[in-house]
Amino acid sequence: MTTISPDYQVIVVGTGFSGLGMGIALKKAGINAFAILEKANDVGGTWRDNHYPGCACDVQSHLYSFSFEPNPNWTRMYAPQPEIKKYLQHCARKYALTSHIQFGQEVKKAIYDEKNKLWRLETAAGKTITARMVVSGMGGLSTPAYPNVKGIENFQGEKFHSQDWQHDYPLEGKRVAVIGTGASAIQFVPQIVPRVAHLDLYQRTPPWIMPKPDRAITSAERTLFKYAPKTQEAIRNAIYLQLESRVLGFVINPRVMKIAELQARRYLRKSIPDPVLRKKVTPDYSFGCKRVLISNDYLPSLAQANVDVVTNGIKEVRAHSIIADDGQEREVDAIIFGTGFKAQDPIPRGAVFGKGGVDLIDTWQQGAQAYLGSAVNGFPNFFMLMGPNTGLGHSSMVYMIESQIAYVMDCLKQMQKNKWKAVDVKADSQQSFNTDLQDKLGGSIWSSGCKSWYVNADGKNTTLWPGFTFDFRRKTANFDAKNYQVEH
Ligand code: N01
Repeated sequence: MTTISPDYQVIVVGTGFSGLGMGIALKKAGINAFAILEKANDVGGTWRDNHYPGCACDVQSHLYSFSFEPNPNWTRMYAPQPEIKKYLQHCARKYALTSHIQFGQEVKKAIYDEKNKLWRLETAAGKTITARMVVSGMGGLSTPAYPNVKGIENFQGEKFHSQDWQHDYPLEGKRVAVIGTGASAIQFVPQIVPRVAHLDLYQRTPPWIMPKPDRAITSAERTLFKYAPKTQEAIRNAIYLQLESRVLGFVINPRVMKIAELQARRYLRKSIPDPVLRKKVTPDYSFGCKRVLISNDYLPSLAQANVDVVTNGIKEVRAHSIIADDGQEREVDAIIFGTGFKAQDPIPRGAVFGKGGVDLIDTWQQGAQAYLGSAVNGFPNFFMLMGPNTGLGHSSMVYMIESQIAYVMDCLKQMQKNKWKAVDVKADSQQSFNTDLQDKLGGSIWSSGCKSWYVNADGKNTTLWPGFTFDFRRKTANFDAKNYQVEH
C-alpha cells in the first residue's frame, strides 16, 4: 500500500501563549518540520485581539509568562495588555518562530486521513496543508457572544463587542449602554465613566469583586530582575504557591470561601456607601461560584453620578434607546457588549473530522471532553492546548499550557523513537478520566448553584480543572502510551 508523506511533522494552530509555546518547544527539541498557522497578521492570540481600554491580566505577570522566558521589564504586577502583546512578539522573534508562522491562514477544516495517517488542513485563504500531527492552540475564549435581544438589529447608534473595541468612536459626551459585568466589563467600565456623558450598566448577575493587589514595579526592581533573575524567580514561586492555596476553597472545602466572601462584603461596603446601589451589586450566590474578579476602580466607578446600574434586564432595543423589563426607556448613542465568549463551543461544528469522518462536535453531545484536556478518542495525533477542563479559576493558564506542551513533546519523542505513525487515546481511558474529573467537580464551589460560562446548559462543567495545577503537571509529565492505541 502506498502512502503519502505529510508536508509537515506538526502543524500548530494559533500564535497566543499556546501556539508560540508549542513552537518554541519544537525548536528547542530540534524539530523544524513544523508550521504555525495564524488567522491574523500578527502574533498574540487573545492579547492581540483584546485591546479595550483598561485591558490587563488578572494574574500577576511574574507568573503569567513562560517559565523559561522571564520578563524583567514588566511595569506593573498585573501587566496591561500592550505589554503582554509585546512580550509575545518578543518570544516569537527571540525563538526564531517568524519563519514558521504563516499569517492570514485561518484554519477552516481539519480532516484526518486514516489511510495515510495524517491531517489535511484547509484554510480560509484556500490553502491545503498536511501534517502528521495537529496541535490546536486556538484558545477557548475567542468567539464573542452577543446577547439575543429583541430589536438589536434596529439600533441606529454605534455598537461593538469588548473584543472588537472601536477606538475611533469618540465616547466623549455620549450616552452609552454597557451590557454585562464580567471580567472584561469591570476593566473597561472605570476607564470610560469619566469620558461619557452617561453610562447605563445592564447587569444580569453581579460579580464578586476583591481589591486588586496591583502596583507599579519600580525601575530598581526591574534592574534587580535583569541582573539577578533568581529574585524574580523567587517572587514567581511565591505567587504560584499563594494562588495554588486557593484550590482549598474552590475544590477541597468550599466552606473556606466564606472567609473570602466576608472580605469581599467589607470591600463592597467601603467602596459603595449608598445602601440601595450596594444591594443591587451584591451577589446572592456563593463567592467563587462564578469567576472572582479583582479591581480597585470598578465598584467606585459605579458610585459616580453619571452611572446607572440597571438590573431589570432588557426587553427591547429601539433605534436610539433601550427599554428595560420594567418598561423604562433609556436613550443611548452607543451599546458596548461586555457579554463574553462562546466558551462552551471552543471548536465549531464542521471544523474537525476524525476517523470515519466523524465531526468532533458529534462526540461532544454531553459537552466538550477530552483526555487530560488534550486528546479525544477517534482523533489520532490531534492535541488541544487549553482543551476541555484545563481552565483555571485560581492561577495562571500559562502554567497549564506548559504542562500540556511537555506532554505533546514527549508524545512526539516516543512516536519518533518507536516509529509510531499514529496515537489515538483509548475510549475507556478518556471515559474514566472524565468520570473522575466530574466527580471532583461535583463537590466544588462551581457546582454550588450559580449560572456561569464554566458549565453548559445541562449543568456540566466542561471548562475547569478541579484541582492543583501541580497535579495536572504530574499527570502530563510523560506521555502515557498505555492509554493510547498506537499504529505503526
Ligand atoms: O465575559 P463573561 P468576559 N444579557 O462571560 C453578561 C477571561 N478574561 O469577556 O453573569 C445580559 O465573564 C453576563 O451575565 P451573567 C476570563 O476568563 C480574562 O467579561 O451570565 N447580560 C456577564 O456579566 C473571563 O472569565 C481577563 O448573568 C448578559 C457578562 O455578560 C472570560 O475572559 C480579562 C447577557 C459576560 O461576562 C470572559 O470574560 C478579561 C445577556 N443576554 C477576560 N449575556 C484577564 O485578565 C451575557 N451577559 C486574564
